[in-house]
Amino acid sequence: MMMMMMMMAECRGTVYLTLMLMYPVLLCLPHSARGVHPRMRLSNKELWQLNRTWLFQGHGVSLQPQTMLLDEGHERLYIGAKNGLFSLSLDQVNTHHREIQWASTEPQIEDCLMKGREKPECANYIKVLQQYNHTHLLVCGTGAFNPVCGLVRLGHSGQDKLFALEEDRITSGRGRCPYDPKSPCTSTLSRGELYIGLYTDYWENDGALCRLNTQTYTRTERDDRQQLSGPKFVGSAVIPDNDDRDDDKVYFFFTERAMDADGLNKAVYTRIGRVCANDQGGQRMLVNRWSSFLKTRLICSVAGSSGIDTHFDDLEDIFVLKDKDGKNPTIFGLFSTTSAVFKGYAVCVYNMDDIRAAFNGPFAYRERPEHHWIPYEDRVPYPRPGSCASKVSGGGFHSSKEFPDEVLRFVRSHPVMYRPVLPQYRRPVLLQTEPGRRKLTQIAVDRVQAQDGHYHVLYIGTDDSVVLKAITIYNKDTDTMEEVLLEELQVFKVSAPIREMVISPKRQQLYVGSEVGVAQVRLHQCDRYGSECADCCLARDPYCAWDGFTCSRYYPAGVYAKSRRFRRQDVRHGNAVQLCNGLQIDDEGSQRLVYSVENNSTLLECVPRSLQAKVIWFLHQGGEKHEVESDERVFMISHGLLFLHVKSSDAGVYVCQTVEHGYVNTLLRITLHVLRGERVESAIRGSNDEEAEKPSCSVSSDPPPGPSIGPSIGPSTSPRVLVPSSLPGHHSKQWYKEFLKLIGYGNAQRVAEYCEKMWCVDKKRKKTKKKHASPGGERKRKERGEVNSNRAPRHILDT
Ligand SMILES: *[C@@H]1O[C@H](CO)[C@@H](O)[C@H](O)[C@H]1NC(C)=O
Ligand SMILES: *[C@@H]1O[C@H](CO)[C@@H](O)[C@H](O)[C@H]1NC(C)=O
Ligand SMILES: *[C@@H]1O[C@H](CO)[C@@H](O)[C@H](O)[C@H]1NC(C)=O
Ligand SMILES: CC(=O)N[C@H]1CO[C@H](CO)[C@@H](O)[C@@H]1O
Repeated sequence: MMMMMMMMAECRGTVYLTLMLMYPVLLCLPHSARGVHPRMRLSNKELWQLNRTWLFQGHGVSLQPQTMLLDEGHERLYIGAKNGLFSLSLDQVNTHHREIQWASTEPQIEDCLMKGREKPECANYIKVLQQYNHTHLLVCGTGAFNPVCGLVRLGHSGQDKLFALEEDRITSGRGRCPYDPKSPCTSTLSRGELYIGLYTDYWENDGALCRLNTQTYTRTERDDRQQLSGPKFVGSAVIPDNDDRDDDKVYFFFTERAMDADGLNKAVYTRIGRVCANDQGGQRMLVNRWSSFLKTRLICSVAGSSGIDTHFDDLEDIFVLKDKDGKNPTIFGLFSTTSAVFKGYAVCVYNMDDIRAAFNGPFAYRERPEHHWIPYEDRVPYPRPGSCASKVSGGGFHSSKEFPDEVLRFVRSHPVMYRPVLPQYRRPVLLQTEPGRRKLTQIAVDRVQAQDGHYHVLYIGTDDSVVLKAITIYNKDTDTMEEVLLEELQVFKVSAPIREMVISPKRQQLYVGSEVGVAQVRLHQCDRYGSECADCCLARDPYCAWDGFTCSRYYPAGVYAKSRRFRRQDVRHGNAVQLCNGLQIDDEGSQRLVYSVENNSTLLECVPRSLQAKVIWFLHQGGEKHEVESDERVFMISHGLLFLHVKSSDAGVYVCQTVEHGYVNTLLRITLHVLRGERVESAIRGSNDEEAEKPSCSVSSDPPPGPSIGPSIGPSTSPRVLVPSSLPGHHSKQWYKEFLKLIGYGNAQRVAEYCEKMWCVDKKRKKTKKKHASPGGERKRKERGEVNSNRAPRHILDT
C-alpha cells in the first residue's frame, strides 16, 4: 500500500515500571513499533501542566453538547446542550460564561413518556444553533419530542454580555428540528434563511432537505427515493459560484442507501447534493419543492493490489475550509468503511473545481431499476436543469417559477449525476486501517503557512477523548502520500467520544465537545518540542520554527519581518542534519551511574522526546564498543533497556542514541555497575571491612544534585533510573533506602551505612560529568515549570 498507515501503539495503557516488573505488559511495546506512533503524545494531565487546555463543564451534570457555534465578532462560543444553551469566552471557556436554561416543561415530559419514550430522551436537546443576524441566534431543540424554536438575544462586545432567550417568541420547531435527540441533522443559515437536512416527523420516515424563511418552506419531494433514500445528514454549506449571488449554491453532505431494484442491496453511499439558494420552486409543478436539486456520489477509496478498490462510503464528518473569497473552499471528509472484511477510516479532500465539474457533467440515466446507470446522452432541456435563475446562467429567467415544465420534469426525474466526485490525488490523505483501533468521529482543519509552502493541519477527534494532529505531504515525484502524525492530545481525562469540534484560526484554538464538557486546546506549543534547532526541525510542525534561541511560532514573511532573519524550518523533510548543521552543543550525552544487584532486573531508562525516534544502545566494555541487541534476557522497551537478570558481565558503559530522519543524538551514557548478591548481603549484616577506602562525602567537586533525581525516585512506586551518582548527603541516604527497600532489603539502617560508603567510593573514582538529567526527567521538570539548565547535547552525523 502506498499510504503510510496511521497506526497507534499496540498497547496504549501507560506502562508503569516498577522493579516488580510485569513483563507481558512491557513486552507488547517493542521498540520497532515506534515509527508509526504520533511523534508526541500528551496526556490530559500534561496538557493541563502546560497550560494548553481549559475545560467547561457547566454544573457538573453531564453537559452533552449537541452543537457548537463560533462567534468571533462577539468573541463567544455558543453551545447547544441538553436543556440549555451556553455562551463561553473564547479566551478561556471556563470563565465568564452565560447560560440559558431551557428544559422541557412537565406536561411536555409527561406527554413524551406517554408516547413510550425514556426520560433522558424527553429533555430538550438543542440541535440547531445559527447566527440569525448580528443581534440574534436562532435556536431549536427537540423539546421532548415536540420540537421548539426560539431567538436568543446577544449583547455587543464591550457591553455586558447579553444572552437571553426571547420567551415571547418561542414557536413550534416542526420541520426545523428533529424530534429525536439521536436523529442526524445538519443546518446552515444564510441571508436569514435556514437550510436544514433532517427527519421532519416523529417516526423518522420523512428525511428532507429544506429551506425556511419567514414566508416559504421549500423542500425535497416526500417519499421520493430517487431524491433521498434513508439519508444520514452530515454537513451543509452555502458556497457561491461567482459574483452573482443569484448563482449561490447550497451543498448538503449526507449518506444514503444505494437504490437498487430489489431493495435488498444495503450499500451505503456518500452523497453531495446541491440546490440553488434562490430556488423558488415551480409554478404549476414542483410547488414549494426544489427545482434545482441534484446530487452525486462522493468517492473516497484506496486502490487495491488486485485492482479492486476499497471504498470508504460512510461519511462521519465534513469540514469546509474557507478560502479568501469563499468561492473555492477545500472540503475534507472523514469516512469510515462498512465493509465486513475491512474496517477503517479515511480522510479525503475535494476541490470545488471537481465538484462543479461533476454537476456540469452528464446526468445519470437508467432504463429500469435493474439496469446499470449510464450517462444520459439525449438532448437536455434549456436552461440546463439544476442551474439557477441568474444573469450568469442565462436564459433571462428571474425566478425558477418561470422555468419551462420540461426543465422541471427533467430535474425531477434525473436528480443523479453520472460522474462522481473524486478526491484530490485520487486517494485518501490519511488512513487508519488497523482493526480494533479507536473510532474517528470529527474533523477540523487549519491552513498554515510555513516556510516551504502551506499545509493543512488536520485535527481529528476520536471516540476516546483524543485529538490527533496531523499533516499530510504529497510527493509528486513518487505519487505517494506521507502522513505526519505530529501530536496525539488527550483532551478529556475520561474516555468519551468527541462529538463536536470547532476551530478558531484567529485565536489558534480548538474547541472540543464531548458529553463530559467543552475543552479548549491551543493548536500548538512549539517550545515543547525542545530547545534546540534539531528538536524543532524534526518536529515538522508547520506552526513552529527555530529562531536561533528557541522553537517558537513561525510567522510568514511580512508578518513579523524583523524576527524573520533567523528562522529554520523544514516541514517537508524534517532534515535536521542539513538545517541545523553546526548548531549542536556537544555530543557527549548526560552521564549517569546505575547500580544493580546480580540476578535482579534493571532498567536503564532512556526516553526520547519523540516517539518516532529510533533508539539504539551501544555498550562500551574493555575498550570495545558494540551495539546492544535484544535477547531473552535484554529487552529494548519504550522506557529504555531492560535486563531481566543482570549478570556481572553486563557491567559497562551504555550509550543511548536516537536516530530520527538521519539525525543522531546521544542522550545518555549510563555506567552500569553490577553488585554481587553476597556483597550486598554482607554489607547489610554489617561487615564493614569490604571497602578499604574510607570515603569522605563532604569533599566533592560535583555540582549540586539535579532536581530530577531525588523526586523521580522518591517515595513513588515507580522508580525510574537508579542513579546514585550525584546525590551526596542526606538526600542520597533516603533515596538509597528507598531503592534497597524496593529491591527487597529490609534493614534500612545498615543499608544506609553500606550505601554511603559505596557511594562515596564510587564518586571519587568516577569523574562524573555535569549532566544528570534524563530527557524524560528534564521534560517532567519543564512541565512543572522548574528551572532547568540542562540541555541534552546533540551529535550530527555526516551524511
Ligand atoms: C501555567 O500557568 C500558571 C498560572 O498562570 C503558571 O504559574 C505556570 O508557570 C504555567 N505553567 C507553564 C508550564 O507555563
Ligand atoms: C435580528 O432579527 C430579529 C428577529 O427577526 C429582529 O428582532 C432584530 O431586530 C434583528 N436585528 C438586526 C440587527 O437586524
Ligand atoms: C545468580 O544466578 C546464578 C544462576 O542462576 C547463580 O549461579 C548465582 O549464584 C546467582 N547469584 C546470586 C548472587 O544470587
Ligand atoms: C526485585 C528483585 O528481584 N529483587 C531480588 C534481587 O535479588 C535478591 C537476591 O540476589 C533477591 O532476594 C531479591 O528478591
